[in-house]
Amino acid sequence: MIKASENNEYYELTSPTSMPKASGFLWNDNMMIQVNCRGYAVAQFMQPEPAKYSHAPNLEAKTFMQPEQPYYAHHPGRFIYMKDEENGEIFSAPYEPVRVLPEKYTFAVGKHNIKWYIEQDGIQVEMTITLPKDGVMELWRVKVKNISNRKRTFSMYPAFTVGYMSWMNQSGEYNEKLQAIVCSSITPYQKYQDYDKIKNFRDKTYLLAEETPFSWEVNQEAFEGEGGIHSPSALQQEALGKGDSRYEMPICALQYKLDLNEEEEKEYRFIFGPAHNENEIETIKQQFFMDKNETGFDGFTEAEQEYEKYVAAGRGCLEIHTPDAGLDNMVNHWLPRQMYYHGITNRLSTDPQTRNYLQDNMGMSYIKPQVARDAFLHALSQQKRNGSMPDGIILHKDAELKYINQVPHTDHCVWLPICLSAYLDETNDYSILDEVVPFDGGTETATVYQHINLAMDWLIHDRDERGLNYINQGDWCDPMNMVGYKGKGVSGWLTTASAYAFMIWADICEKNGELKNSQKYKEEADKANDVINTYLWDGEWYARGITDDNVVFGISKDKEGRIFLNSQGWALLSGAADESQKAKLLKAVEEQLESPYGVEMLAPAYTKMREDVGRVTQKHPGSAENGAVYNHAAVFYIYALYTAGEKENAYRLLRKMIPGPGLDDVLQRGQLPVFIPNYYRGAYRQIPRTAGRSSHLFNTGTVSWVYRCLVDGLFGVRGDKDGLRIEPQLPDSWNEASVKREFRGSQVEIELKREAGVTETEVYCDGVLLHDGILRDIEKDALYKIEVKLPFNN
Ligand code: CEZ
Repeated sequence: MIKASENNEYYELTSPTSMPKASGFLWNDNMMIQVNCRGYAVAQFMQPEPAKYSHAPNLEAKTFMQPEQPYYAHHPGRFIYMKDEENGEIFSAPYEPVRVLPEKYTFAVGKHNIKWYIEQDGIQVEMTITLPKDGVMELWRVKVKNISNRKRTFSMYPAFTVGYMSWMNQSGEYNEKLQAIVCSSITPYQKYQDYDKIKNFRDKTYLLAEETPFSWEVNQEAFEGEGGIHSPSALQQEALGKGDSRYEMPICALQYKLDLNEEEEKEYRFIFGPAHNENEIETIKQQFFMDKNETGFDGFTEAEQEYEKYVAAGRGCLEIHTPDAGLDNMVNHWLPRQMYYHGITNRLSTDPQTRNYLQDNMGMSYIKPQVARDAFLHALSQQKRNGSMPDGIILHKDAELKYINQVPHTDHCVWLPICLSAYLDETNDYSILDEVVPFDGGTETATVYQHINLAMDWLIHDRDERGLNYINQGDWCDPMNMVGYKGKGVSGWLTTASAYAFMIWADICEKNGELKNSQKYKEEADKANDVINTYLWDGEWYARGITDDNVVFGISKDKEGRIFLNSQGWALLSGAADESQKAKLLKAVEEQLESPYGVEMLAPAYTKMREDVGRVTQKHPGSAENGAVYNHAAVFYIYALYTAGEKENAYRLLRKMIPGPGLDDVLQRGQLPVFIPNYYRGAYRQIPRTAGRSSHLFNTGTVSWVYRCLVDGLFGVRGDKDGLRIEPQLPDSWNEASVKREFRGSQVEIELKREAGVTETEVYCDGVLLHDGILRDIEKDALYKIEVKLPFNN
């Protein structure tokens, strides 16, 4: 039912009903679209804030992408209705809205396009969507083939939904000259000051056809008639009614008549998207369709090819072959793609949360380090003079801090050294520390080195008398908003994370020859670790924090929210936990938080509001931060396990981030292994029925950390000041693996094998033993062949 295509270019699903929310996504510099197996779609473009051109049928409030997005009959979608002109029978591709289960069905999610193949009643329909690399539009091919053994006559109706565009003004009509349906609207607004903004919006939605249609319908109500979207009345007529919409909800429905002989096929191409005006659509038509026959230049195909290259540029620095084909496919194909999407689009936000911006760019260190470098400098240019970092990073001159970025969080500084360290490992570009960058406001400047010292000092000072870091209205956990809003509550996690950040920064300073400063932050890390052990060790694990009213939470006597994952993993990272604490907390996590779908963020999930913790306790138990397998938190823990040499635990949990390998697991998650979602439902011990379900959200800080786990942990191919440090941590069940690692312009090919008689990992380069496992003097464009001999049961 699900499988990777032969060359791993696609992931295929052969049923539209077994995982109805299974989806894929495409993006470019200016837009993204998530389409599901049944034909529903969510698309957004930037102008500069995210906007829609295919709307819901009701007025939508602006919000971030929703987890477990419910789809409904009138959900925005891209459909092809097919009518047999001999008997009037109707089906629709890919599946919605008619819901005739086709005889054959394949949903194939690719990296640069997404396809559906449908066979029903002797007719084959193939739909393909791709994007251009920067334009805001969907490029569609629809191929229809007669696979029955007689001549057939059909009507084919592409029906692309436009939905409720605006309560102020919406309409639509067929434009004969353009050969397009053009729908118009005015984005609703009320303040006259906003007029200047909205007047330049792309408020039109068009469906441009390469072939002249036989007929069309632009009025959604007329199209549906009494039959409804599942069986539109308009399809019962010989020709669509050529209607328009005048302050009525539009639809882009076209009709083509096809007479196909046996084995004959015909292809149609369409472009769907937003535009400012008809001239723009005319230009698009010229560029993509018109020149084709006159000059042989096919803009549409060219755009498809360009897009393929655009996506391919997001290659990671690892290519692996292991005994686990599912892991190989994710790591070699889908994971770097998802990471690249984050790095390029910043989640289609003009003010990404600071921690997201930094972590997403940490991932770019493995793909396009220059982008990461620029982003770190850009973030620092918005640092306050007192060392604090803002809640969001402004990326566009007209952008402002919105939504969650108006809620004060106290963790943003910790991500600076942590994310920078991945960049430095990868590139060895310590010159970034000498870059001179302004502070917010632009008048004063300092070097990156000084900026980060200030950020660390801000963390040292934003603490209570015990030395615990204030949480204010949130730390990494956004909805933990009421622990410290009165100004007293503290975050145990943030204190630990600060200790880890100090350690990392001390290490960077040392490598850069700043020994005194390095010593200072080592001492600060030790101090913070002591504080954590004094106030937050609960006997078997670490508490999560202390509220405004001085109540310690995340401890054994709590009925709900008894144990939090982040407090445990980061205590391994920071070095707070000694050997005995480590053993205890590992056990507690395994017993209380591990589920078949990964490790949960907290347990038991809260079932009622806890007013001294906040909004997180109001989320549905097992969803998102309230006890889901929240993959971002899970991957911190996994990274900590690798750092602590806990390779079996680490791999077991890492593998659970990817749907599969068993079919039951994939079905329960309801998602194809083409991205890692921000969560799988948790609360496994409370609500096992729903545990494992994917949120289907592909925006997540998880992916850059998964990559880091592979580089620093599992395959142990981390960069170092001296070169490439090779210290793999393969799970015991693997006897061999191979890794191709692109590193600082060179190619390193590593063969790993367990061998009898080997007692400690041995690393050879061209047959010569590297005593400390470090490959030095790496030259650009060189190829290194490395052999790693591993003991059995290490
Ligand atoms: O957003 C993420 C944030 O982007 O939640 C993480 C946080 O570290 C990331 O920076 C943990 O809280 O406001 C909410 O309640 C939402 O739950 C967001 O916090 C959350 C959503 O997953 C975004 O899709």
